[in-house]
Amino acid sequence: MKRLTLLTACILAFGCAEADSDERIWFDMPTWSGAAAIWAGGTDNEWESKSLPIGNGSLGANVMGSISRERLTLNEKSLWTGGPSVTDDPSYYWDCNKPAASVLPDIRQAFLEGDDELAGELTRKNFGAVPEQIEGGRKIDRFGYMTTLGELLIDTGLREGSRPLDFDKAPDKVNYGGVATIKKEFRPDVKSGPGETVEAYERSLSLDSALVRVAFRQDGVSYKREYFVSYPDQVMAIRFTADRKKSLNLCLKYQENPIAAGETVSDGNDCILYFGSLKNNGEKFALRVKALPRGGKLVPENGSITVSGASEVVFLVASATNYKMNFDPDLTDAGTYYKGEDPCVLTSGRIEAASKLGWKRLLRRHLADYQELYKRVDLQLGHSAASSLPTPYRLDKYREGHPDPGLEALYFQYGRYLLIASSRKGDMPANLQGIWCNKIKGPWNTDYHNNINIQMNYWPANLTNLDECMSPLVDYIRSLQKSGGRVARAYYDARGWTAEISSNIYGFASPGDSESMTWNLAPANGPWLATHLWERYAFTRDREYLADVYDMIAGSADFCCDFLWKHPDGYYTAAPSTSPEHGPIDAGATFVHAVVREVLSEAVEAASELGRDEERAEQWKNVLGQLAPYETGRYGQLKEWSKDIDNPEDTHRHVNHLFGLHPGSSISVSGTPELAGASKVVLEHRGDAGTGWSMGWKLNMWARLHDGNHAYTLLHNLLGSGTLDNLWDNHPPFQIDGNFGGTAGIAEMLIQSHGGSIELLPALPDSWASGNVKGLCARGGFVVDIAWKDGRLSEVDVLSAAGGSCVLEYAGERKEVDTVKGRKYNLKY
Ligand code: FUC
Repeated sequence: MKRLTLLTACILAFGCAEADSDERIWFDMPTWSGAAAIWAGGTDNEWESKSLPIGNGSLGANVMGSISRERLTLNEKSLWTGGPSVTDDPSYYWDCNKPAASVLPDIRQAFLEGDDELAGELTRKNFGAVPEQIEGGRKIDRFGYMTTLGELLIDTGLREGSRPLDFDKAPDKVNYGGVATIKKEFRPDVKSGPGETVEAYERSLSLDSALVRVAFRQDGVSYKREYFVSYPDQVMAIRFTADRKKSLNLCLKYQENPIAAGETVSDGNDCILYFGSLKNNGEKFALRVKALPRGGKLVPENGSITVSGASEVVFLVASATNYKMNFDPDLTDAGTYYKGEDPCVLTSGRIEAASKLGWKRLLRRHLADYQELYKRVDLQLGHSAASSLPTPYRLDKYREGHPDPGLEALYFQYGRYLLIASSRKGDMPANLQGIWCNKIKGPWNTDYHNNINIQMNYWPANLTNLDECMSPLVDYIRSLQKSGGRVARAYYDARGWTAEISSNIYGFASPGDSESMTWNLAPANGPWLATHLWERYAFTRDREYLADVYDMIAGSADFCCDFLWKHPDGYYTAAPSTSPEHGPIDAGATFVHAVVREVLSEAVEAASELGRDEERAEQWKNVLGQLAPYETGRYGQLKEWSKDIDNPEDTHRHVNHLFGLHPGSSISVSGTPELAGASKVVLEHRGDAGTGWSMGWKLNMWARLHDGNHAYTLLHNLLGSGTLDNLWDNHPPFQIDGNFGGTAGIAEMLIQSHGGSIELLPALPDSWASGNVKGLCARGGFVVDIAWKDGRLSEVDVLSAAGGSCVLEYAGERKEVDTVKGRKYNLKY
């Protein structure tokens, strides 16, 4: 008892609930201090694979952990170019839809006459947006991109230390704590040892505590740095410590983003403030950094913070923009998205409040907030001998074929970590890179791609018990309603709303201005987004939430009804349509029908749950009943297009025509075995390689086919060839969707609930013979713990959050439990 009390006291005093488990990603070599932003004339080769990301949904940072100069790349998720204020006349931004609906009859007639070429030509000419405006010979980029917030550089006065040694100089074997011995072939570089200028270097990200730590010794002094970004207090906190008093001499500077106009000024000796605006659109933003040193002195210098002879230095960082989400933007007001609080005032308040709290309390509040989400799920897949290795070597061993279930569990949890760090209530959702971008303009604008990427980001949200992280996605969909309504009318003369290929934080829902229709003709993307609204309800059974989002689901169903063409053969058909980024302009792409099928049935269910819209739902049912059916082709494959033109050699990364298998639910092993078989043929043709996200998606699909070993092959490939040393997904380049697809896929191997029952261990691979998972969610409002041994289910605990019947299925056996809300049920197998 006494012991327990002591332990509790220790936790309260030192916040040591942060104690580490094996759930960490770590490196034993520092990155090079000489690296710098590409836009500042540097090379930044190590950022993508060696940096460690932290974030609170709006403020993100990557820690480089170099010795003589610490470098942190910074992001504020709402720092975007583009939007209605790119010119003085905001109508330029909103009036980019072409009045294409009037051309639809001609396109459809051309299809009927077999003139696909004409149908294609008319589509290309009419279904893009009007070209971007040229002003004074300069193209005005209305779409924009998320840009960097700049960088923090902290000179430490320490010697750089040795860079990775030459391979030839490396010892034959290095022993890690007696647990694993790494042979030379796995280690092109080695840990610095005694005699080197840097010893015992570690840079780690603890998933348990969302803390990055950098630790090393130099000249007999142990240095430690810790970093976290707090959601409750909206600041990043950094602490430098050393075990010899007065040995910290630090100089912090801010490296500005050159596409902004602004200035970094000192605010007293201990604080710097940057206040500026993006030159492109005038968006205002601020960054403040304050130093709280212990011992030593602050040396006044303009625009930087210098501390000398300190024993500990805490830096607090706050940033804000004047962007504010707007669900009903005024189309005549260029500043309609910039009604947020003054970023100078906001950051000042945050820094002041955080200074009062101090490091320990900030940390405690951060841990309480983060761990409440993260610790809901625990996954144990078995012990790995390699667990004590630095992550890159662990990955190497894995690639060589050494089993490492612990690495797979780590990868699973990393996806959850990344979602918590990049998607919190009150901000826009996780973008193509989550929140982390080291460039002025990142790949694909670091935007929101609606044709797989943003959807994949949210696959693990409800499934892995992170409902709170869904809130930004719902807000994003809401932000597309007004502009999406205009798109629906202009291109399809349809009610409701949709969104095309990609969107930004300014409600952009139109297509791009390209004639390349394979990617730019994407009206099913809005309905695809709408399926997430229903899914969240399916998991939570929160009726109040459903009532709140119902209009968006119903609007999407209306859009689907109007946008389809009643073909003379009697079927509702999507013409013209495409299979994402692949193939011809078609008279009925399977993918589009599959999405429509999903949205219409969800809308029917939503209306019935809420007792609303009986008549409207009749139309949805009617269209659903006459929707162009799935077809199989000459290879027994699920046809991708209306014609049987699939090529079995085609290994294209997109597999959207299997949407009904995953993430949809119209194809399943038990419900539609023939279509499941035809889907399997497609997956076999497409193969097991691909970009990061593509492997992530196929992993989910094989899991839905109940083929655990094949799903495992995809997981192995994703980790093997689609993953960087810091476990970020590699498209290439780094793109975060594959991380989330991977996490969801692992969960789908252990539990599925899309078919009206809870399937337990539906795709357990031989490699995970024994293990357990706690806290996964199933549709119907259930939280499920599963334990298995020697490849067989042994025990299940089901917590019922909403009451009602719960049907469990395992190996052909069905058990039904009539549950009471709030109660937990234990079943032995
Ligand atoms: C889609 C994909 C690409 C890439 C891009 C961001 O267009 O087809 O592979 O992921 O999004």
